[in-house]
Amino acid sequence: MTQLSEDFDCPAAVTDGAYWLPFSANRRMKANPAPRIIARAKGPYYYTEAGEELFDTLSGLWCTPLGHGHPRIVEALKTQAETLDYCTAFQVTNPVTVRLAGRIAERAPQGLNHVFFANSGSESVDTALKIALGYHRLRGEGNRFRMIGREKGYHGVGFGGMSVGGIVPNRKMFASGMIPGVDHMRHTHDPAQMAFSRGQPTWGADRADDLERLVALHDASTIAAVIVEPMQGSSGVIVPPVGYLRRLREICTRHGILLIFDEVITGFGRMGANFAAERFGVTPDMIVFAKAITNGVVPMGGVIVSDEIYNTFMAGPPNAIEFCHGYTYSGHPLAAAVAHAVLDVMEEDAVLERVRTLEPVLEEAVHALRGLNLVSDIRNIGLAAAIDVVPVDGAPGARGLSIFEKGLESGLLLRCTGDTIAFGPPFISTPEQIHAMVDGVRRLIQAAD
Ligand code: PXG
Ligand code: PLP
Repeated sequence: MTQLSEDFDCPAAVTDGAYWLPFSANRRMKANPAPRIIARAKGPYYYTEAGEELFDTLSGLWCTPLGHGHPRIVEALKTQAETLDYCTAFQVTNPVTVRLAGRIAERAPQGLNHVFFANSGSESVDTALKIALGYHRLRGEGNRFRMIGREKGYHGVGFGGMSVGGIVPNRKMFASGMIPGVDHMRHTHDPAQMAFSRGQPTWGADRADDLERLVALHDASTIAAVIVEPMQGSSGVIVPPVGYLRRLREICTRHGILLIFDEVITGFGRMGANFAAERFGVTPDMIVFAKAITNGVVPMGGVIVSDEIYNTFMAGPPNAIEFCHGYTYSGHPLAAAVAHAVLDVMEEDAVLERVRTLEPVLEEAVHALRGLNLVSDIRNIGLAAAIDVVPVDGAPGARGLSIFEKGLESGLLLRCTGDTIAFGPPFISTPEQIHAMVDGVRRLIQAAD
């Protein structure tokens, strides 16, 4: 039953280097792999090969909010594997996937009723950008080719997503591969104005006027779409200022520009609503989702599009393929079956209500760290929060890395990006577990050198 022989020495194999880890300090890990090798997981905890229990402070990479090994999900996966393990994705389909599209559309904001499936956030972002180009071309506005992203934005690692993204290390090595015509708005994080805000900052709505300036510079007739994360997750939980997203929506509408919300992190519950669009009361033209839709168990992502966009594509010769795009694994039945189980659990266990109940618990817990010597900002919204730690002079990221490594020794799998500690605990966490997580981080920051 196992692919591993009894005497497989995983730490030694990591050090050997056949496996090249994604987005990781490979050589650092090779020096001491053992504490970082996860053998199994249950609920909100991982267990290392060495037997240590680690609290999953970011729900995987924001993708496992219902915890690990959920029996309903395991059962759905097994049953689907026995019934229909794969189904050709082009020109045929299957009931599980078709029904899932309907269930997702039912949860999406009004007017967003059509779902195109992919297998990751990155693929879904690139799909959305291509839909934007196709939509304008079909309407005779093929000169709209520009995409507007935002500083500090993360939209995955495909060529499109990297180009509209705004995280410098993810861009600079690949600068020659940027898609043409992309520009960026400023981000909305200004600690001088909003440090230690609880929930949405009241300062910063006028940062949306950057979009007007880019429209003035490039002319609206050249701009296809604006893509933003309603809450910027990867760069450290940057919460949209009150009124900011609404203003972006107004400017896009005024100039015929499509607004894309990248809800790969915020979709399916993290904001205490099905989508951030609902929480913030702003409806985009497309929503990109991934991660939580399958609780991370089988990869899946997708794009929910408006009736207007879908209907624009459904024109032309009746036998033609309307959108020459798709993946071998688009709408994979195993992923779809798991997604149904996720939606069932979310409904039956009133998970959104639970997130809304936990939001103030997390808010109180993290903001209690204000006043610690090294803490320069704390932010939160929904079941997401971040703490900025003052960097070591001349060595940005060193303190974050050290806190991450010490976390492994004290029962916490932390997500430190640079010197920011991000929290996205599982929705199934108890208030006690959230307090224990933040208390653990308090001790790590107090002990940080
Ligand atoms: N868009 C957004 C908003 C994301 O957060 C992607 C696209 C790309 O998804 P894939 O599935 O291709 O990775 C993401 C992914 C972190 C972290 O620590 C965040 C992501 C991935 C890994 C780590 O915040 N977000
Ligand atoms: N590369 C080759 C040679 C292929 O044949 C395919 C799919 O048929 C792909 C890449 C794309 O793979 P996917 O559809 O899994 O994204």
